Amino acid sequence: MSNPTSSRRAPFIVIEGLDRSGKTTQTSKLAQRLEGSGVDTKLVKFPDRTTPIGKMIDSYLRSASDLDDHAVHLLFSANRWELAPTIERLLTAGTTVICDRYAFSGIAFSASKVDAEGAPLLPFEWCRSPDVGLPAPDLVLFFDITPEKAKERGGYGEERYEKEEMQLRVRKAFHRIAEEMGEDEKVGRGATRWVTVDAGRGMDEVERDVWTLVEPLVRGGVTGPVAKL
Ligand code: T5A
Ligand code: NA
Repeated sequence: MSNPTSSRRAPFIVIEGLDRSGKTTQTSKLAQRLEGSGVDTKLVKFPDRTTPIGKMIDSYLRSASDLDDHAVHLLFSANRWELAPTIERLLTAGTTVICDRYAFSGIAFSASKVDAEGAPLLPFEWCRSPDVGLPAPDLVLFFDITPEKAKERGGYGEERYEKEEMQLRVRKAFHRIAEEMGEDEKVGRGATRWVTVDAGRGMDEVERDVWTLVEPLVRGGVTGPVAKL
């Protein structure tokens, strides 16, 4: 007889959002807190700038090199595919995976690029397609923040997409994705639960919300195989 608990696996949790919304701060805090409570945890981040593909992305983001918009979009996706088998293996083996940005950033940023006349350079559906089939997160926490609040955090940096008009378009694109995913419901695409978090508040408040959303999922585990985007 099969043991119903044997098919349980660890959850895949993604923190997504706008630049300066506090994703890296909160994914690190979360991973530390989980490990501190004895939960086997792996923290991953996209782009992973350490791989050969990641180095090309890094150079592009720092404007040290230029790439065709389609090409760099595919590199961002390839950078996730590089790690996909590892993520799946970890989840099945019972390690909770916490991820700083994922495919939703890929769509939101690339689909927000415009030409000199303000027309989109890459169609939304085209932007989605290279990530189809990647491991789907069980929970996405979308860190929403107004450009005004983001500016209070020292403003945007020097990297390619860190411009106010771009960030406004990215925010709209994320809101479109949120609508498709079905806010806080297990409807929409696949089995992913999408929750918007007001990331414009203090660090401790955000941390408390993140923990409240994540802790039960980690404690309970997830039934069934890893879903696909
Ligand atoms: N991209 C990414 C794509 O185009 N396609 C893709 O497929 C992917 C995956 C680099 C760029 O790549 C694009 C999106 C990006 O433009 P990145 O390396 O993740 O992506 O970007 P980073 O520059 O590392 O990170 P962000 O700018 O997005 O910042 P975070 O991680 O959201 O914010 P964080 O935690 O570093 O905090 C920023 C500052 O605010 C403070 C922190 O101390 C820090 O100084 N802070 C707060 N201050 C007040 N209140 C709070 N609650 C705060 N939380 C943090
Ligand atoms: Na970050």
